[in-house]
Amino acid sequence: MFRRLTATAALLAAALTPTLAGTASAADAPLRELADARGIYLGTAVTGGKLTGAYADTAAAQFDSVTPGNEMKWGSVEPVRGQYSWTGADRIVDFAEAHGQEVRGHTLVWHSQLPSWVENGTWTPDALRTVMTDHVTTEVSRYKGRVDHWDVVNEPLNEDGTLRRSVFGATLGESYVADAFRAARAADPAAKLYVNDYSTDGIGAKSDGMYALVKRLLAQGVPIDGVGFQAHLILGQVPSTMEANLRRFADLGVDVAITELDIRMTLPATEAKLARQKADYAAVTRACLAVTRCAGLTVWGFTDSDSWIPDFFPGEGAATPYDENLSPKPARAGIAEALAPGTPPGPAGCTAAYTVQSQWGGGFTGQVTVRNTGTAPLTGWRVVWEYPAGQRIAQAWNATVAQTGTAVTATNLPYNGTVPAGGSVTFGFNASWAGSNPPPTVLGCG
Ligand code: G2I
Repeated sequence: MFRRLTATAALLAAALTPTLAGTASAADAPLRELADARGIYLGTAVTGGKLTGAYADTAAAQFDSVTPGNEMKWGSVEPVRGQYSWTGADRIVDFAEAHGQEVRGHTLVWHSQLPSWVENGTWTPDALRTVMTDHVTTEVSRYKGRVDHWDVVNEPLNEDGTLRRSVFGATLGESYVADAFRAARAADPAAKLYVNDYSTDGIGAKSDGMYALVKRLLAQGVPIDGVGFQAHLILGQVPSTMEANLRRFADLGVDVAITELDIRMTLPATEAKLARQKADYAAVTRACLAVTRCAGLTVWGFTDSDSWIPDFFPGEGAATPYDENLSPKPARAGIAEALAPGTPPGPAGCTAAYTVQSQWGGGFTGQVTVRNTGTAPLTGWRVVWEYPAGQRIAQAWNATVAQTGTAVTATNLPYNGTVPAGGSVTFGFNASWAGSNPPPTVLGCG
C-alpha cells in the first residue's frame, strides 16, 4: 500500500507547485491530500467517544488514516475472559470507512492496558500462548479486510534493546513475538503486520535491539511486514539519525512508519517554542518522505485537547499540531510545508548560528548566520529564539527583528531572502542585557 501513485498527485502538483517550501496554498490544502500526493498516508490517533462535531470534522478532513488511541487494546475489548466489547473499536472503524480512511489497529499484544485476568493470571507457557494467539485470532478476524495495518506486538524491548520481561516475555521468551505474527497473518492475510516501539527513532542501543530482532524474525520466516517508530519526542530533540535509522530497517525488506508522533514541550508554549516545534514536525515528516518504504506518519492525537502528555508528564504539553480549540498550530504548517509538492525530502535545509560579537556594560552586538544545508534554494527564511535573561533587541540590520517578551523572531528582508543550497546570509543587531547575557535557549530556523 506504500507509495501510492494517484491521479490526485498530478493534480495537486499542478495546482500547488510552490517556488518555495511553505506557500499559503500548500498550508491551506488538507494534510491528507498533500500526503497522498507524496505517496504516504497521514494518520492520527483518535478517541472514539469524541468523534462528533468539529473534532470529527477535522479528523475526517485532514487525515486519511486513524488509529484507535485505546479502543482496540486487550483491556478494552476483552476486560473479562470470554466477554468481548467491540463498541468503541467498531465506532472508529465505521468512522474511518465513512470517510475513506485507513485504520491502524493498535494493539494486539502489549504488556500495558491488559485485562487483569491476563496480567495477574498464573500461566503455564502453553496456556498463555493459547490465550494470546486466540486473542490475536479473534480480534484480527473480527476486522478482517477493514484494518489495513496492525501493531501486532507493541513495545517488546527494554531500553537496552533486550527482551522486555512482560508477562509474555517472561513466560514465553522471544517466541511469543513470532507466534503472535503467525496468528495475525492466518486471520487476515492482507493486513500489514507491524512491530512497534518507542525510543527506537534514532540509532542507539534500543533500535539496535529492534533491528536484530526484526532480522531474526525475517530469518525464521515470520510474517512481519513493517516496523513502527512511535516518535514520542521532546522539543528540539528529533534524532539526527532518524532518516538513517528508518532506512536501515527498510533495507531489511520491511516497511517502516512513524506511528505515534508527538513533540512535547515544557508549558507554557511560547512563540519561539511553537516555531521550534514546527521545524521538528517538518524534520520528522521529511525523514519519512526520504525513505521510500516509509508508508506513512501518524500523530498521537491531532489536538492538544486529546493528548496523553499532560497526564503523564506534569508541566508538559502542547505536543500536537492543533491547539485545544482545534486551531492549527505552526506544527501543522510544518507538516504541510514538508509535504508540499516540490519540498525536497531529507534533513531540514536551514540552520542558524548565534554569536555575540562584542559586549559592553548593558549592551552587546549579536550576529546570526543562516545557512542553507539543503539541496534546494531557500526562498524566504525566519529564525526564532528565546532569551533566558531578559535581553532586549534595540536595533537590527539585514533582517526584520521583532521581540515579544522573551521571544525573538527575525525574518529576511527583500534583498536577502533567497539563499542558494550551501549558501548563507548573516544579520546583526544591538541589544541590551543586565546581570548576565547567556545564549538563547531555543533557536530554530525555517
Ligand atoms: O503512552 C502513550 C502511548 C505509548 N505507546 C502505546 C500507546 O498505546 C500509548 O497510548 C496511550 C494512550 O494515548 C493513553 O490514552 O496509552 C495510555 C496508557 O498507557 C493511555 O492512557 C490511558 C490512561 O492511563 C487511563 O487512565 C485512561 O482510562 O487512557 C485511558 C483511556 O482514556
